[in-house]
Amino acid sequence: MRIDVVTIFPEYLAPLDLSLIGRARAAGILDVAVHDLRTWTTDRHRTVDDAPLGGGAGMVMRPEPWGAALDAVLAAGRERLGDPDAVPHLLVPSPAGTPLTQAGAEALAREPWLAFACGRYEGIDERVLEEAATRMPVTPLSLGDYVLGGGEVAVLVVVEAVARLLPGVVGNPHSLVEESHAPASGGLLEPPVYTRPASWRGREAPPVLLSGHHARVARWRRDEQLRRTAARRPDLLARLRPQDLDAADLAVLAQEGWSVRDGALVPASPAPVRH
Ligand code: JCH
Repeated sequence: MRIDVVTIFPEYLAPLDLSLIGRARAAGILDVAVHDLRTWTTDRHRTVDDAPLGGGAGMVMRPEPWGAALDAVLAAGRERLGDPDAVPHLLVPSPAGTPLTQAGAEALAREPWLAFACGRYEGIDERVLEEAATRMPVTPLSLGDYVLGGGEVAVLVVVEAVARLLPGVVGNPHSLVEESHAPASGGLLEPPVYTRPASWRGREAPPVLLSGHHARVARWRRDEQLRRTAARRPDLLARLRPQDLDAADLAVLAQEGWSVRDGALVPASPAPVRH
């Protein structure tokens, strides 16, 4: 997979040299190019921002350097891939984007070429995205409902979520299979995990995990998943299909205040208040 990143802070992307992503690059699975947007400025001060039209707070990224940068990324990537018609999928981190999900990361992992446009200030002049969309798929992407200072950290998150799904990047494919049931894929939260020593600072690991009883371990983990999900992510529980739950599941969920009504899991109705 080819990845281009355009930013005014190329040093912010230094973590792409490390760990999982660094190894994928060294193995030739990932080809990452980080570009400094100021390369495509033409004034003495290498200006990338200007005041917002219509007034208001902050500054907006000017379209001219972005247009030239995306033209250059397109040409260099086509050269690199040896395909004069190839286009990247342009991803634009934005608090106003579509939220990234695990399913979204899986779809991106199937693409041969991603390009990221990192904004700063209040964002990039909208015409840059409009014009790019006449030449390539463009997706504004959010990490969640909080405001970052710019797109760089979002790129690190997206690239890590995608890179670990590429064939040959994560050593043990079993850990990826298990994830298809995991929270990020819309299932239950994972159970707590423990390792040796069995007793640490007066705290015992759950004895069932040392029992060697596979069925009891599986049941205990399932119960913990249900309890955790009820406590932390009730939105996920509400999306479970009751027909996928067994009697033991329903008993645990009842303890946590959930029951099946009209074929859906619902929080127990509060007791009526007497006046
Ligand atoms: C970004 C900003 C708009 C501040 C500039 C570029 C993504 N999930 C997520 N949160 N924040 C981002 C993000 C991505 C790119 C940029 N900013 C700062 C942008 C604002 O509107 C009020 C305010 C933030």
